[in-house]
Amino acid sequence: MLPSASLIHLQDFAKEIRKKTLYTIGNLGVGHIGGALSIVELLALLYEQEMHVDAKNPNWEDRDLLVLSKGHAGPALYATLALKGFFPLSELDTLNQGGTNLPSHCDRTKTPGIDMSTGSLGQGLSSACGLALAKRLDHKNVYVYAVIGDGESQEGQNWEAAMFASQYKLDHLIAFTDYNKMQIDGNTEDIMGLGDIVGKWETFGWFTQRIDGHDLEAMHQAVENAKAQQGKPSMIILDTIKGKGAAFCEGKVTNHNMNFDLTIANEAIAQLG
Ligand SMILES: Cc1ncc(C[n+]2csc(CCOP(=O)(O)OP(=O)(O)O)c2C)c(N)n1
Repeated sequence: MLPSASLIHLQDFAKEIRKKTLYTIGNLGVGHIGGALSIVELLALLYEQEMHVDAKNPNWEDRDLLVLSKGHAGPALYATLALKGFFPLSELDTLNQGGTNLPSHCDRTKTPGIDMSTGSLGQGLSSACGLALAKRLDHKNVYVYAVIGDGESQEGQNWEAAMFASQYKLDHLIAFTDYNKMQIDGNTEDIMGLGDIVGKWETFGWFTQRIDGHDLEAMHQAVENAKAQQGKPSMIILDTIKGKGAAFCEGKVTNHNMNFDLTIANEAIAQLG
């Protein structure tokens, strides 16, 4: 269990990530706010509790790695990295503008702390498999984390990666599905439902858990359970809410890529307290 002081600290950190994400997209005027806000608690847990990273040495060879396969949620990761000191918070003002280091989708050649370029959905889990295998071959005892979307799970390449990770017993690969039940054009269930998503990953040979993706304690425990597994990759299905924490967009199917300005962002930030 997390000590209560750590839990409170993580909750505060998540709130800061949420605020900075709202600010960053509101300042630009448009962006993927829904799928960014649904992974805020996960990013808080990974970067403040689980991952070994060094903001002063982003390319440190022994760091843990994250592949944010749903790369359109980049602004939430940029907010996290800026708060961790990978680059100045002021850079958040440049999101997706000419010459920026923070394009709307993640680019490892531009942004300190981004471990893999993503945005073309379906590819990130394969990249994460390659990284996990390479690190094992290099005798590096590091973890590779990956985040895929529920809509993204409809891409067939995920299931090739699922077979690969299982075949090669990639037990230092810990993946998450952000199961926010929505995708770009509606409810996932109406478009191509995931069915028995836990059963699917289990059948592919993964150690699979399903938990509340806004519950930091539950996620911490799930990561601990995943690390205790030997010879199997892990999938943690996160039940989340798209747009979580901002009344103007929470749970709305229109929140995928929304226009909103700083007035609306600041109202949502103020409501967070
Ligand atoms: C290969 C590919 N096809 C289409 C898109 C356009 N696109 C961006 S986000 C998105 C929906 C993704 O849904 P989901 O994975 O559920 O993400 P979330 O709802 O969490 O934002 C689509 C189709 C893309 N980025 N890549």
